[in-house]
Amino acid sequence: MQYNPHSLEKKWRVYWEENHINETLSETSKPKYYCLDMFPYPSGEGLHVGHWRGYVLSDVWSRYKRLQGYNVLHPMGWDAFGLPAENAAIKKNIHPKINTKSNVDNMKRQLKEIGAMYDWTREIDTTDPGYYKWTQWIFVQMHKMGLAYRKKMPINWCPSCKTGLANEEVVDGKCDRCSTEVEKREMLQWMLKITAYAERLINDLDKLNWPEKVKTMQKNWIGRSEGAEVIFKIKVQDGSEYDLPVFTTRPDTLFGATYVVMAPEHQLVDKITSKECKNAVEEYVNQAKAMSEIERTDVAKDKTGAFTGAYAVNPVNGKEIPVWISDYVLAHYGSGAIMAVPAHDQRDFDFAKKFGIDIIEVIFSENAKRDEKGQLTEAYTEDGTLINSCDFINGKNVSDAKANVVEWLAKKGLGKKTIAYKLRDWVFARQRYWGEPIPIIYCDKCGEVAVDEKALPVLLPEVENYKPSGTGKSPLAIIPEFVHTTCPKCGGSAERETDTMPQWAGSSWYFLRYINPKLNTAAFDKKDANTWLPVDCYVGGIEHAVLHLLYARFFTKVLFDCGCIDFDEPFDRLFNQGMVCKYSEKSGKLEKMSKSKGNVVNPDPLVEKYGTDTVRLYELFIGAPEMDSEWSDSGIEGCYRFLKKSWDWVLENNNKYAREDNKEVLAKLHSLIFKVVSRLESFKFNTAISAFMEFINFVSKPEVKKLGFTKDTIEKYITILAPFAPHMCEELWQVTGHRGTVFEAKLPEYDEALIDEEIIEIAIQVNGKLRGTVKVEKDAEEKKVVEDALKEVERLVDPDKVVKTIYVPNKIINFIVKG
Ligand code: ANZ
Ligand code: ZN
Repeated sequence: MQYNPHSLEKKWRVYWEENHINETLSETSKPKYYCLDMFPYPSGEGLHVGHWRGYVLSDVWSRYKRLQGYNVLHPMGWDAFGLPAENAAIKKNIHPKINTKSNVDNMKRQLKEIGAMYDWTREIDTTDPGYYKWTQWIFVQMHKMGLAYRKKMPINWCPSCKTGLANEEVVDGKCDRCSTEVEKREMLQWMLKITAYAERLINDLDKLNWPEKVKTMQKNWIGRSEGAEVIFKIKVQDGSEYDLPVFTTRPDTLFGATYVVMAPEHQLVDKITSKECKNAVEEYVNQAKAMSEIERTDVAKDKTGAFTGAYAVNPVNGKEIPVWISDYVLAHYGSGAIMAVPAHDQRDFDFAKKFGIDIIEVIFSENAKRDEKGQLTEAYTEDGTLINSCDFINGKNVSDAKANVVEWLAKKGLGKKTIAYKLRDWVFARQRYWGEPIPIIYCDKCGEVAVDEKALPVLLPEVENYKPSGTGKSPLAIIPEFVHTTCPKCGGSAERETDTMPQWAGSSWYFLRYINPKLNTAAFDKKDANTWLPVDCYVGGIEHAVLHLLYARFFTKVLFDCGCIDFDEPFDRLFNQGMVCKYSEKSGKLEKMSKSKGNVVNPDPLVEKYGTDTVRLYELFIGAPEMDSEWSDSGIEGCYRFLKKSWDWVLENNNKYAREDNKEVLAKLHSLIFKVVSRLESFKFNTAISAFMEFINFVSKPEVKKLGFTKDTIEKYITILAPFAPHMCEELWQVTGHRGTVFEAKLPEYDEALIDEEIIEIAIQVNGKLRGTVKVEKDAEEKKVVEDALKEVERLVDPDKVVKTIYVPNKIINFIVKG
């Protein structure tokens, strides 16, 4: 019998479907395992080999978990609302609903070709009213909890997409979707109070088995700064006084404050500005409005500002210092005002030099840069000895002085310890058609009222014109039948909110919907959700490190707080697969595969030529899964030959089994099982495949063939290869006399005593402290040991922060980590 992937692959896919092989069991004593892919948005471009890679990886892992005896949930669905889908539809001039449907059909066909064990009975689509009903329901809960609110504020506006954007969607001042320069627009906006969760979103990262890199990105995005709030009294020309709190991370430098700066948007600016300064201040405020935040916070930017004519009293020494406004102070960070210490902050130094303001040194160090007269030539920002301050801190170091000053301020009621976050509330409204309508009604009498839960979903109306209007309102605003409604409270006539939710809404909770995808009395069943979640393994690209992953964590915490679930983190383990790249002659670099670069490789013809199992194998074989790797078609033949060799080996020996295995064969088999299991456990799919290749080369040698093989050996080989090449292994399972699916079999175990290569345990230290152990083959390459060990301590160590690695072969490995 020849290896003929095409007919057998088709046959097995039909078998799986007809016999419900891939469906998650509802009644079982098996432990659960939830393996989830980040669901795709249905794009017309379909899947390229880069997308395949992530899906194959999670599928091999799911099938492996199934062989280990788990009841595996491995679902798939569509993140189909939002800008990308809508922009694509507009470009093609096809209604987003129709375009989305045809994209889903095509992508589903492609996903099926992967042969993944998705439980399609649980398929979800975020644009399905039965789904978004519950997205709206969650919004209503947030509204009840005071977490969804409306506020007039300057938001990021993309003039090309004609909609507001969240901060997370603005990259280097440009729209994340279309790269157009983002503008500021003052608009009344729906917001979600994600800042109320800032502390928990940072602290709970410690619980998660996520790559350190992603945790760091989230931490930086949330941007926690410990410091103090200090109250300065402002004296105004007309004799009135105001309290102005400033946020500082350096209370120790309070005696060096020589002026105060407020953001141009600060609400006190009008009140404190003197008559003489009014014109200049107004002009400056208008000029600052036109600038992007990126420009404003650029340290290299020439400093500008205007004097308000008012003075502030330094609470520690009663000194009166001038109050300025400048665009380098942001309105929405800290308190929107600062005490400026030019000697120890470079921005303040540049500003003071330009406007001739005093520079008072309060931290002395030999290392400060000075000119020949002994004057500072730049701000000194490191540690040193306190000078020019008062008795209780002079002579101390920065950290002691900080503590003393905060204590003193608190006692006098002039300040307190506080924490500032960079994170802002989430702008949750879009002025676009293709999204979930925000379920709010405005009534003249009752004000802003949430739609009654029983009246959900608020259906997205079918319209002719779905293009953005650019008026600041969504296209829904011109549909009278949609807008006019009655108030849920008083029954009087009222109007609906016409903004829709951002594309991230549906994906912020979809992992919960897979549990009970068809339930229409609730978003999910609480008991079932508590059983199945958190997700055990979540697989997807690093590009979602802050957006989707932060939002999903936020939603989960809100649902926890309102008592809907008993866990407060959605994803236990996260794996980011690397990108598949193509080498570009033009740039001389590896480039990410994308339609716009024209370097996309379509998997369909490869599947046609070699079969799915070969393409699956090759996707994983091209490189370490967490790394970016280069695609070239040339290696794929090797994977095909390997599968054919495996096929031939089983068929040649079928029904001619040896009674006993030769010792060397047995040793090779057990070391194969050991290697595959240990490499899979550390997500080294590529080297797991090499182990199979080595084994098959060994057993195909004429002198080894002569020895013969037992049925047990061959069955074990088929079983452990099955997660990688499921179709072929199903067929071979039949060939060796079995009925039913190979995925009902048990994962073979290795016997350490039988392995000829010695397995040793290596101690892993981080900065000299024992943090774990890793089993490797004796005399394994250092590179492999380092990789495995890093994987083992992934939760503690960011590989980018390892400054030195010391490896004592076969004994101990020590990572020196900075920071
Ligand atoms: C006095 C001072 C002295 C400061 C010194 C620094 C060094 P991070 O670490 O980013 O939190 N700041 C406070 N609010 C600001 C705002 N709304 N816009 C711009 N800058 C603001 O930075 C905190 C520091 O940034 C604060 O500490 C404040 O300047 C400034 F030697 O206060 B500092
Ligand atoms: Zn009313």
